[in-house]
Amino acid sequence: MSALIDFRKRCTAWLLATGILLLLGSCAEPPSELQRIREEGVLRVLTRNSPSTYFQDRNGATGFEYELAKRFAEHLGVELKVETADSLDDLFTRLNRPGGPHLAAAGLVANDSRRALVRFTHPYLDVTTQVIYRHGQRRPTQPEDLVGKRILVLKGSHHAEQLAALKARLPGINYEESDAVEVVDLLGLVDEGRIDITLVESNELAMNQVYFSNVRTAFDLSEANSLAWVLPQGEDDSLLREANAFLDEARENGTLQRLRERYYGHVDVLGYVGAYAFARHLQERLPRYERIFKETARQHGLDWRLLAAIGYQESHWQPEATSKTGVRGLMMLTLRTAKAMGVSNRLDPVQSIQGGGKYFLKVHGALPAGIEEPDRTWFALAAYNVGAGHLEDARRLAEAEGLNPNKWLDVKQMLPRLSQKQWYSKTRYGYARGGEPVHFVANIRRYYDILTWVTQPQMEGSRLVHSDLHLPGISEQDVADNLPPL
Ligand code: BLG
Repeated sequence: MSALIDFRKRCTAWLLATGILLLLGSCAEPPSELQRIREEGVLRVLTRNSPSTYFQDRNGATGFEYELAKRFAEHLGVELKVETADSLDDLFTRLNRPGGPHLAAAGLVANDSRRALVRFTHPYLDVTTQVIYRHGQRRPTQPEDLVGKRILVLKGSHHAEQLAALKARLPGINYEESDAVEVVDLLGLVDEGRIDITLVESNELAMNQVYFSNVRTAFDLSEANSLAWVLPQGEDDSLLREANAFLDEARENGTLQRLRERYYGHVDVLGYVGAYAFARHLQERLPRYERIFKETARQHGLDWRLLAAIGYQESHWQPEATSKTGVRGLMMLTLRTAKAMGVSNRLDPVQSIQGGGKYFLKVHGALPAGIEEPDRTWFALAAYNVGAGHLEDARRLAEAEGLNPNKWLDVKQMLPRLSQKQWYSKTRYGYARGGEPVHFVANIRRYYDILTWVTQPQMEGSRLVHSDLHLPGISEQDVADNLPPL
């Protein structure tokens, strides 16, 4: 009996001891950084204000880094809080400060010297360092050609390190670093001939090429570099592991690919010639029609830059444009649409823009209620180009495939089928050149992005913004007098 009691006592003591130990164990283990972020419900991300990272458009915050970070915050189920650094030095100082941001998502190259000071996630973008010079100057083709040039790069950048390494080999190379500029400013300085050379990453050039028609790539300075997010140094790797898992998944499920296309696709879609042409037309042609776009957009409650982007896609802002199919004018109205919109002269830019704006609004309003913005805008653009009937056919095809007929990403896959007999023979409206609206929408989105960037408030004063230019041959009063009431 007593042996049994003893045994019970021993068991109770053992159970108590283990329980206490377990309790002690859980008390001693402080929550990981990831747990703290989830508990606080906020992910604090540090970035830079630039077209390749983070900026404001009409819908608020946007940019490659912003979009990727936002998805990461959603993945964690927390709110994203963005802070911006004034310079790279500022960024690294703030990141390593106690209580600083959780990570920096700022288009940063993962290199060895930085690796000694911070931790990098898995890479999300492969880029190359490019040496940039001004068109019309002799093209440098190798590092030796940089001797004697006026070179400026961002202070604390990977590029400053690359130049320091070059200078060790070629002491004749002199360069300056500045923390008062961003990549756009560096490209602008080369474009205007105020410096000879700068160094940027290929993604930054792709994003900005279109704004600077004199900027050219001299040669690539590096093999592929990787961009990655940066975490301050520390023992706790819970956030790092989660970020890596998220980035790996984003690579696999196509998220990274989609973001790359959206933000860095300008040069791919426009081609270099197209990018130069757009930059030139932005300065030479847009000023003639800007006020008409603005006034028409104001009357319809639209964004003028969207109307201007449609106009560029349709005619490159040329009022006399005529398509192979006989569609005419700056906004390319068919005869039927022109009549319906009360346009008597399709070649009159004021009438064309007014008619185009009115038609866009009409098709936008007539779309089914289930299509929400921003997809609704992309659908309206497609209907503007291919007609609402054919678009409806593509939506039905999407539905039949188990895709979502209210999502542009799904319906755009179906549109090209409208030109294949096996598919169009079963649709209500029959054959259509279904590939055309897909390019049409993609191009307009690109032009719209560019126009949004060049016309945002912080670009004011830049020569790229035309609002205050006096337009030759067309005054504000002319435009106002010529705008018929809608
Ligand atoms: C559009 C009309 C739609 C019309 C479709 O054609 O024109 N849009 C305008 O006039 C603004 O109204 O839809 S429908 O009324 O429901 O039939 C379909 O007919 C114009 C398109 C045609 C296109 N551009 C605006 O995007 C064009 O000109 N394509 C030819 C290109 S090429 O020269 O052959 O390469």
